[in-house]
Amino acid sequence: KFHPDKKTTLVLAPFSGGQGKSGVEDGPEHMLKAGLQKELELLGWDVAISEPLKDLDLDKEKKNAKDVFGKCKRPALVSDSAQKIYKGVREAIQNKTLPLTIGGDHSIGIGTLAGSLAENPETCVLWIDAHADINTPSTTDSGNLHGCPVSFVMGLDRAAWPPQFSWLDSVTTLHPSKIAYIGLRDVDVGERKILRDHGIAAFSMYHVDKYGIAKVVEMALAKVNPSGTNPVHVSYDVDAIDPLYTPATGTPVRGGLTLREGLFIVEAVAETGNLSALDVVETNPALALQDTHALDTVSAGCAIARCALGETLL
Ligand code: 5AB
Ligand code: MN
Ligand code: MN
Ligand code: MN
Repeated sequence: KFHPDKKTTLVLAPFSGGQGKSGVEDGPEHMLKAGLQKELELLGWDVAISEPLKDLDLDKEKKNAKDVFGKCKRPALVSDSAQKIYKGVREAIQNKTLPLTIGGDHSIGIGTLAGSLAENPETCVLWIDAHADINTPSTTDSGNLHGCPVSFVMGLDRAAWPPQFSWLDSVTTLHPSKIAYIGLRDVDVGERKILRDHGIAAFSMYHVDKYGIAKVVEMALAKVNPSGTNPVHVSYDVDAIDPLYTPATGTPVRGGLTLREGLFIVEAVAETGNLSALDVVETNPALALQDTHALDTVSAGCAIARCALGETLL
């Protein structure tokens, strides 16, 4: 429905400043080397490539020890990168293409969601993750902004924001009724309170076991997109899937989705025709303990993209 002419823009986001481990910035390169572009072309998609971070000296910026605000680590760098990705995603949408952003750590979700919301305030979100990523500058323990993107896009705890994020004020905030989580199993105490206070739809692994993945996706979509007519942005952290299948990631948590459950989610969204944007994030090949770890994680990332773009709709 939203992309009948099958045009996508791969928005490359080789960013690691939202957390402390290096290697996650190599995610995009690995997914491209694995043949992602060709795979999507074989599915009939016209693929453009956009590199909004090309001019940033990320290495140099990441070492800037002065870039701290309260507990938040590297707010200037994260905000600057997110804003560049925001512009890249907007441009992809304005060009009538589906932005497929490849991370990089999940702090880039600030930019991708803001880009989707700026172009269409009706956008709703499925956040597929072991984590809720809804810490605020006040609740975060780690200070890592990849654990905070959802709170920024919702405009939560605005008074505590590092000043660099003020560009977000011009963008429609994400209403709590327009996001649903699937795959949660490692949610911080402060985050639990935020989810509860705002009545946010959160389907944990308990719900996946209880209802089955098909029912969970159906309930999640019914909650965020009751009319079934709004665009759906899927932000997919590969750590939602069990580390048996996606071991090369920064914050693995056991007891996750099987690879099939993980792919089913995006297949089901593809089937609705409402997919308007996709992020695939947190692939960190450097954390592989053996070659198969990196290969498995990268190929799961590529499979998420292919399934979201309709590979299994025969
Ligand atoms: B990810 C934690 N909640 O805030 C925090 O991988 C983990 O993008 C965040 O989901 C994990 O540091 C961020 C403990
Ligand atoms: Mn995660
Ligand atoms: Mn995440
Ligand atoms: Mn992670």
